[in-house]
Amino acid sequence: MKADGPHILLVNPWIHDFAAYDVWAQPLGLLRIAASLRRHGCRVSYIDCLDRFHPQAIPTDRHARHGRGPYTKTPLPAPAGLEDLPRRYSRYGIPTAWFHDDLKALSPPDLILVTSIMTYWYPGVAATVAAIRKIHPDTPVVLGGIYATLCHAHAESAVGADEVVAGPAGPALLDIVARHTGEILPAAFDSDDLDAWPYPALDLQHRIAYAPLLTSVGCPFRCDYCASHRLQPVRRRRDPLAVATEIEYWHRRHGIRNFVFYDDALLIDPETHALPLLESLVRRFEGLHFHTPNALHIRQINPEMATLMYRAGFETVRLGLETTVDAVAHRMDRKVGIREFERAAGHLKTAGFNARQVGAYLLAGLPDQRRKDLEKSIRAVRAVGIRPILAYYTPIPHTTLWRRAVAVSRYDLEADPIYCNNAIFPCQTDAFSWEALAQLKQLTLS
Ligand code: B12
Repeated sequence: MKADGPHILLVNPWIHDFAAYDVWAQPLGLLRIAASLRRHGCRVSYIDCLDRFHPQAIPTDRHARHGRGPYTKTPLPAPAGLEDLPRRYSRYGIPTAWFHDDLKALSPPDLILVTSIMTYWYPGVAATVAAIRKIHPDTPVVLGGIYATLCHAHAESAVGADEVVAGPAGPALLDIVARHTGEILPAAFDSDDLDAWPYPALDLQHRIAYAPLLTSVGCPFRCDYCASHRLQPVRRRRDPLAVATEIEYWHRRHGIRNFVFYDDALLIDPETHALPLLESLVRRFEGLHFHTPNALHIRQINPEMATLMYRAGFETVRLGLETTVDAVAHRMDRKVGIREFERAAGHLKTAGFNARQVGAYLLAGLPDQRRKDLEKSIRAVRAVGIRPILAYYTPIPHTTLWRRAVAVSRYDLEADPIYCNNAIFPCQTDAFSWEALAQLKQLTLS
């Protein structure tokens, strides 16, 4: 379609945090929105404040593997209330001057859309919006995404956007465009049908290091620490063969070899979803690498699944174990016991995976978590020959665990999402001192 519609700028904001690294973290929601706007005839511009391949950047990718790599960083003073932490706070992403130059180089946009991901990254979002205002003071700025959905009222008061929108950008997107530009664009496709969406606009990036894939949204489980049900209340799946065709497109057209699944529940309903997808990957491709940094459901890993994953080229496999302590596992709606974990690990090893490729996430820093339980889980995972990976707990509003997290935290979590940063262990107690955590981390490695 000819782009004679409004000019819309999409911005992936800076991250302000104690640590950040591109572990296959792309703003997939924003890039899907960009593709949808193009399909609707809009002129789309894109600035990625986290751009590792910015034309002015010095390549920092010498140690990068499978497309991952470090961001440029600029030290910042620690936020109020967190000054005493033994960690350095930084802005991750391109320097302000480059961002200003990129904003100035654009013809004035009619509308600016900004995304948001982790709740506790909001200071980076606010700084991004402030920088935008300096250069384009009269253009409306609309914020959406995960933080905007989970902390809507906070985002309205903290970020300085003209509008904050919660939830997935389906039909709402065209309403936003109409509200702020006056252009009424008729819907070009059914946004409830994931296969009707154009492919995400990865081509707007300076370099495509890897392709994020979304084969489904939503999750049938309701783990008490997770907000998936709030973010994507309806589970929807794509046609597995259409996913394989998308992979073929990125590979043939852009030479992409690394693909990263962003699904909450990739392996659920295996007969009609993951298995046909994997069969098609085995049949159609060679030499591609697939990664699942988002945990997979252990119970779905049987010999057939493991073999197909291995043959398809799965390279980074992460299992969502969370704990091996039965009572806690039950509370988390996972109900995966150590026996099932051992079985799944056995199937993966028999299929050909080595210990470097497979890791099991264990949650660390949960409210009321006992040190000895985590220690036990780490040892149990190691005994199976799988790498335990500590996933530091971040309290998330609208989850079952939120109330308890608020009650036990040494910070006022409700007052400011900055205190939900997993790097500061908001629910840490005496059982999890900084030394204890360092020892536990060591236990995962030694
Ligand atoms: C994929 C994923 C990852 C990826 C990368 C994500 C990234 N880009 O950084 C990986 C695996 C690396 C990852 C890691 C982590 N993740 Co994660 N992840 C997800 C997951 C499953 C999907 C996110 C996604 O891309 N969805 C697909 C896209 C299409 O959706 P979207 O971005 O939401 O966009 C839609 C809407 O939000 C909206 N929208 C987006 N932008 C805009 C803008 C405008 C203007 C508008 C109108 C609308 C709009 O429209 C889009 C299309 O419908 C979510 C759970 C979930 N279901 O959302 C957790 C989630 C975001 N992760 C979470 C966590 C905790 C983590 C980790 C900290 C885990 C850990 N403890 O170690 C790490 C840290 C990551 C980091 N970057 O440092 C939490 C967030 C918690 C918080 N406090 O904010 C979530 C919510 C899961 C949970 N536990 O509930 N994650």
